[in-house]
Amino acid sequence: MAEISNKFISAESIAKHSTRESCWIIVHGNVYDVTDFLDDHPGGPNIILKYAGKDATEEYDPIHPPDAITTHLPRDKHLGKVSPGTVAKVAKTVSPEEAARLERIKNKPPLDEILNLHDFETIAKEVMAPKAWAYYSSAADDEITHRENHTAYHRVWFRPRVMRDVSKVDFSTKILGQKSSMPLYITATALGKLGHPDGEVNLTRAAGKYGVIQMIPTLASCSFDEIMDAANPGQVQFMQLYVNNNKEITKRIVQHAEKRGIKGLFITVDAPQLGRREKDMRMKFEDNAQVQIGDSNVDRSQGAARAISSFIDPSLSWKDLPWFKSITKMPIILKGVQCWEDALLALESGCQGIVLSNHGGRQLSHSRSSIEVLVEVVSKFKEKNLWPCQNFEIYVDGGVRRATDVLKAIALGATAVGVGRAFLYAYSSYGQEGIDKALQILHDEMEMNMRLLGARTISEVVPEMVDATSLTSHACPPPDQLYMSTSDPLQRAALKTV
Ligand code: 173
Repeated sequence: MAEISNKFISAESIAKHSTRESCWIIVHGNVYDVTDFLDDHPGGPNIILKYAGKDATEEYDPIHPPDAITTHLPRDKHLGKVSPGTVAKVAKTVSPEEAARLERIKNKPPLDEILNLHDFETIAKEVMAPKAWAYYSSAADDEITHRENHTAYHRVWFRPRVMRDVSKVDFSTKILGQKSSMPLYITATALGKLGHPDGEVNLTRAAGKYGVIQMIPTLASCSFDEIMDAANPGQVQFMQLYVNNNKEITKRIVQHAEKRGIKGLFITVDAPQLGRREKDMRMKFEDNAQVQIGDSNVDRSQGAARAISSFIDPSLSWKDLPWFKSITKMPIILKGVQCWEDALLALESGCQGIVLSNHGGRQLSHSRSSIEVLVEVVSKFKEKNLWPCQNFEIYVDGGVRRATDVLKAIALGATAVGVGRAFLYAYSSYGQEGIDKALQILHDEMEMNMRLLGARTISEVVPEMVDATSLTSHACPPPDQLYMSTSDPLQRAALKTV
């Protein structure tokens, strides 16, 4: 009904529909009647009601791909366009906290002064909007696994070789048969526009420039096609998949991805339910306090991630793998494997690989670091004469901040490592240039550390170059002062101030 949606509606009339009984909102200049949708909104009705009769674009953008509203709302609820010039510019009141943050943004150090990936995290914490920081940095329960992901690397030590003519080093490699300038990829992370208005395409552009592979998330803020379109011709992309309760939707997503040239399907298997990320949840408590809907018993104050995760199918099982293989020819990799038994099942089920991952410490608290699981998997596979594997690659993610971390994982048998948060922090504080710089830092660190390790190519980074004997001991290593000073202490519950 195109003639209806082209109708112009004044902001004054829209403002009259500001209640639960009649709720209109503006998104990107279009007017939608969302009254009947309120209770179906995965994030709950309160957040929409906060914008009832108003422009919701700013809140909508980071959480939803641009086409979410047009896909989910029946056509007759697309009421028209807001008459230009009728929307009064709301004079935004800037809170003292926000004013202080804007001041901190002005005082960011220039990129030249950023020396390592921890630096990005330090700056991001200062300059990001509190909600965005809470969502990206949060991890499960007491954040023990999140910290372990990084500190586990401290229990692996090098046994470098010397006198090997390392004037030239080449650390390019292949991941699933695809060229990569380094043995690392940009892993999938949701809600990219929380950190920067360009969201995930920042990553796409930097990945293209530096010859690394980006894994596109199911829950990107940009649409899948926007991200694909931002890539250079021939640029390799992978895709992460949350399996939808509705198989038809999953099939459509997978087949569309394949058609657009995605080279690997990474199915997330560690999130049948989202973990408790209390930093993220606390933010939502504050937000919800502004709108009280008396009769709503549903607990919606679960943070950004939980609010939009209800579509994920918790019944996913090994029995579903043949179905995936029947709908796509893309290599299938299971992301979120955490023990050798499941690694073996993945191999036996005909998957092309696994990502040993605990979801950046955001899912099961006290799950082990992926580097520790890597050692377990490789030694079991060796015991069973399955190592080295043909057509089956192992990746790890979580806690990687230095090229030395990358090299430890490669030495212990990983084909590549995934880096997530570090790149988010880089672009949240400096836009795409931040990711360029992060990749340049990793590149420089790789070159130097390959030389210092005595390895000229990735195939020369071998298990004998590391001592991982204390990896499983979980003893306390020397504190990593730089990392720990960045790590955000958990807040205690606070009394209400009246
Ligand atoms: O870790 C996450 O936050 C995540 O993967 C996710 C899952 C579902 C909805 C939003 C985010």
